[in-house]
Amino acid sequence: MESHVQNRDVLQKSFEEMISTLPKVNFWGLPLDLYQYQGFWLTLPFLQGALSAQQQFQAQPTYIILCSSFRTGTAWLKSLTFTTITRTTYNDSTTPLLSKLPHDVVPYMEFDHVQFSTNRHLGSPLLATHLPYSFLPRSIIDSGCKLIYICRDPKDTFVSFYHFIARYSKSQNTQIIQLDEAFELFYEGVSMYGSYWDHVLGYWKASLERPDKLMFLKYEDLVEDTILYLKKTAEFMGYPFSSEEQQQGVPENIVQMCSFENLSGLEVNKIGKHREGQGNLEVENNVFFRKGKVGDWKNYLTTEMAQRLDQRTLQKLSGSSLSL
Ligand code: PAP
Repeated sequence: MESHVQNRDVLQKSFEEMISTLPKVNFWGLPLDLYQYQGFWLTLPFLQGALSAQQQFQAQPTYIILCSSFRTGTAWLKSLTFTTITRTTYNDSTTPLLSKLPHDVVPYMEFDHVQFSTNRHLGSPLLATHLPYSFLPRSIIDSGCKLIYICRDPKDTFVSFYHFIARYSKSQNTQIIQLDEAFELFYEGVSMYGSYWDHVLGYWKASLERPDKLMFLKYEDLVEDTILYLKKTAEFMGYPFSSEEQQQGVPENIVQMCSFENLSGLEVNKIGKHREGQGNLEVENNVFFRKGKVGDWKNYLTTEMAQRLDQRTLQKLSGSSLSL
């Protein structure tokens, strides 16, 4: 026991020494800093989670890992994939999604799985991560397990993220910087797991190299034709819908169950809390359901800001064959 404590102290000390060497900036006016580690900006709890995952996480070939940056549709993807995979175990009136936030049915590898062992699987092979592709634990690549990445138009991603941070800061009794200041930082890549474009590009390139192992999705495509992309995703995961299921309207049923309107109206998502009791990681479930629309940036960004961000996107993605 004593040597375990000593080991932990040694690890903590070397972690503290390492972070003291990293570039650091304040995070959008929050009482938190962002540290630049291997090209990406992240807060300490997330950095600690990333390093723990790299050291301890053992992927199994059967795992399916949902990957994303912030605010690109992860909760939606979690609910769609979870409902698809567990469709023979649960039905509309027994699914855990009726009483749990989508984030709580598919735990985060670098948080729930590695650091808080109480919140592990609910009998599904799904896990999630916000880690950039280059941060993934080696065992994920070596095991050959499948990954699904979801990205989103940077303008909507920024607006959604700004609102999330603004809501979070209120709960912490602080105030964040104005939207136009945050915009400049996001533009320069200074946001959680920024630069956003580098996060997307890491997974995009990997999806071109290993299309059988990494499926690349866009939030906008999912909005445009949810049933089509749900079917593709089910197929990719190895849980395709049979023709009988298709005739019975099972995919349509799942899409309806996981729709923004349905999930955001559930009691648990209106009043529940995520990471309850985990200090400043605790957030109200309803912050994960804001508008769920494509193009809401038009209500917050000027034409000039939108053009600048589009230019940035073109420049960052140039030569990649990806458009956002
Ligand atoms: P996270 O990084 O905080 O986990 P994430 O779930 O990736 O967030 O994305 C949140 C966005 O998905 C929000 O977008 P908005 O701010 O533009 O509204 C959220 O509203 C949206 N969203 C959540 N659930 C759904 C859903 N079922 N269908 C469509 N969009 C959804």
